[in-house]
Order: sequence, then structure tokens, then C-alpha cells
Amino acid sequence: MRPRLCEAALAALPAAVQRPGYDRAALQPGILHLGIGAFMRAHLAVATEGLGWGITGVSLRSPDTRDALAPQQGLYTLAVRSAAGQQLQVLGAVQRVLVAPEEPQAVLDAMASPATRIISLTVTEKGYRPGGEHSTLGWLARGLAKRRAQGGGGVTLLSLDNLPSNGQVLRTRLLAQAGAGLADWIAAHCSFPCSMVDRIVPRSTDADRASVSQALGCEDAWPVLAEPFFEWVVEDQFAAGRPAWERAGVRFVADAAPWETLKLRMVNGSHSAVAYLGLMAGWDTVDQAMAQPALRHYIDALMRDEIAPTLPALPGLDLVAWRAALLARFANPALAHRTLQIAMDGSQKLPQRWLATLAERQASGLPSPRLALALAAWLHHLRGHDEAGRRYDINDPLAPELAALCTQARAAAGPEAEVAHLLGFAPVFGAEPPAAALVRDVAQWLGSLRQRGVAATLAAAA
Ligand code: CS2
Repeated sequence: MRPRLCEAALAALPAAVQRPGYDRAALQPGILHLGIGAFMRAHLAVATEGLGWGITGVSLRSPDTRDALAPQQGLYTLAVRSAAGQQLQVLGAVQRVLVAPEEPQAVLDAMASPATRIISLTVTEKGYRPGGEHSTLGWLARGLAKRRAQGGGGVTLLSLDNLPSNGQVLRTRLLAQAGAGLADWIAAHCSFPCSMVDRIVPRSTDADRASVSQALGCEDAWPVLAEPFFEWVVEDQFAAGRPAWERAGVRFVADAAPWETLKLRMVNGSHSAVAYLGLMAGWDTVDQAMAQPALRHYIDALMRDEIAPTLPALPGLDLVAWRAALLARFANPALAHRTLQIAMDGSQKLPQRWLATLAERQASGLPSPRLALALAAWLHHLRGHDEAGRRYDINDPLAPELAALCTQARAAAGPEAEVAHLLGFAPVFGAEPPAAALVRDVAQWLGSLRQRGVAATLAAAA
């Protein structure tokens, strides 16, 4: 039996493994992070490593991360993987993990503590939906009420989720949740910088845990995997100070919006298209899908011809090289990023990933055949099984509504009426009825996906 990863085990790790070279006991617990999932541990925690700031993670639901990290004193391994191999780094920035349903007072105390200067969030797109006391917004409102009452002073609320104007969205929703007096205090004392985050972080498996533990020579129950690429662009508006993240390559800007648009449309928009087409075709991982010449050609053309022309100017960015690098990131054979994982929560993702691009193109009178194919693939995947008949769950907060929608749409008179009904689903597509040309294109693609399948449809689209 190998020993468990912990501080006492650090000295004996293989020489090639990077590890904390500082006194962890001296870290200032300045960051409270809600949603201590894999992404945050491979992104924010990496940027914060060695800068003197410690992170308290909060899990809003499951105790898994706390249970795995507590015996490891918060230590875990990041495995950066590419065709060239893997580089391991043990990270020390996470000091402790709280499980909100088990220790609500500790979470509220941490939000109220003047030592907490930044409350950051990775709670996914659906985490910003208005909700009760135990929603993200509910926890924040209660914590900030306590902070205000105790004179804890202003704090930065830093969203790291894939939403356009994520800071603004958080601010607007939190003020609505807070109610009059508290909302005024938050507006006066707290800041909400917008940010763009980019790093592919697939969910790790038991096999990953075993291989990382073997390479370390000790047991890590909770490692994370990531690609080498790392990007974080953030507006420099911190109400109570911040780590010197620029030392970790973070880009501070006055306005993150153009970066967010670039990232959401190109990276996430293409990713979702790969995910639904790949899932239906039985291509389980993104690299497996990208190895199909017709799929790769389609994604390249989608980015080049339909998405890139809608992007705002980003001085200094060589978009052609950036696009080529993105295709190579997707093709990374060492990540095994599952198409099913990216397919989840489509109802929360499509608006910013595809529909904003589509609406702008429509307004300029431009056709979007490839976005229409992506939409058809999303609709097609709602049937819940792939082309080989393998079933999967529709993992989406609106899954029941979507199932009912599909049943109603099947009763429509003909394929175009069916698609018009589907694209009329207001929670995803808005209140405006879909344009006739879009309905026609999507209906054609959907018919082709149903009758001929993904591979033949892509081959014909090329
Ligand atoms: C992915 C993202 O799961 C998804 O929806 O598109 O997690 C993606 O890998 C990251 O945003 C890349 O930065």
C-alpha cells in the first residue's frame, strides 16, 4: 500500500514532480471559492500557487472533494497532459474545504470574515439561476448580509464561469436576490470584475487516479487533469486587493468583453458542436471526433466562415494562428475529454455559444448553415440514444421540459413544423419566433442526421 499524499510525503516525491516550495502555514486565507470542482483546481488554484494567498474551497453540495482532500491536507496533483507526455505538479494553495450543507455557519463566517478579500465562483452556467437559500445566490446573499452586519468591509465577487459579462450577470442577479438595504451595501462596497477563463479540464477517472498515484509513488485520491494551455483575462477591479496573478501570466484588462466573446463563441461554441455530433456518431472523446477528417473540416469551416467574422477586434491577436492552435488543443490525444461531458446542460450553454453568433449573422442577412447543423445535432441528441442505440441521460436542468417539448413537436404536421415548434422553446431561444430560413435549414439537417447519420451528413456538408 502506497502512503497517502500529504505534506510529510512531499520530500520523497520523484524529482520531476513540482511541489510547494513555500511555507503553507503562512498562507493568508484571502480567497473563498464556491464550487471547488476540477476546473477551479486546474485554473484559479494554479494561478494562485506560490503567491502567498490561500484558498478555502466551498462545496455547495457533495462532500466528495472535502473527504478526498482533508486526509491530504488540501494537497492534490495537477497532471498536465499532451502528446508529449505528462507533467505533474502538487499544488498547495487550497487550505481547506467546507461542505455547505454540513457546516452552513462556517461558510457564512468565512464570507463575513475580513480576512476574505475575494469570493470567487465556478458554479457552471446553471449556478446563476435565481433560487432559494441554498442556491449560489442564496448563500452569497446570506453571507454578505452577515459581512455587512459585522462590518467586514467590501469584497470582490469574481465569477469564473463561461457566461458573457459573467461579473455583470452575477451583480445583477445578486442585487435582485439581496433585497433593498443589502443590495445598496453590495453595490457600494463590492466589485464584480468580468473575466474570461480558458483551460480544458476533463473529468478524471479511476484509471487517471491510479496512474497519477503510481507516478507520484503515493496515493492521490483527487488529482486533476488539464491541457497545457492556460488563459485568464480579468478586469482589474478588486475591492479589497488581489494576489499578484500577473506573475502567473494572467492578463489584466479594462474590458474583458471582447475576450469573452472570442472564447465563448470559438472555444465553447465549437466544443458543443463537436460534442453533439460526436456523441450521436459514437465518437466518445473530442480527440476521437477531431480525428474524423469530415468533422475536423466542418469545425474548421464553422470557426473560419461563420464564427470568426462576428468577433470583435482584439488588437495583437493573430486569429488565424489562434484558430489553428485551438484545433490542435481539441485534437490533444492525452485528455480523453468525453463528448457526453460537454453535451450536458445544453439549454444553459447554447444561447451564448451559438445563438448570439446566429442572431448577429441573421441581422446582417448572412446564412449560417454550419450553425444550423450544430443546432440540428443538439435537437437530435435529445432523443437520448446514439446511432448505435446506446442510451445516455439528458443531463440538463430543463430535461423534463425538453422531453415534453420533443413529444409535442413530434405531433406537428411535417419536419419543418416540428423544427419550428422545437426552435420556439423560449427558455433557450427567446420569445421571438424562429426565422423561416433557419427552420428550413435545421429541418434539412435534422432529416439528414436521422436518415443518413452524422458521418454521411458531414461528408455531404464538406
Ligand atoms: C466545455 C468547457 O464542458 C464544456 O462545456 O466546453 O468546459 C471547456 O472545456 C472550457 O470552457 C475550456 O476553457
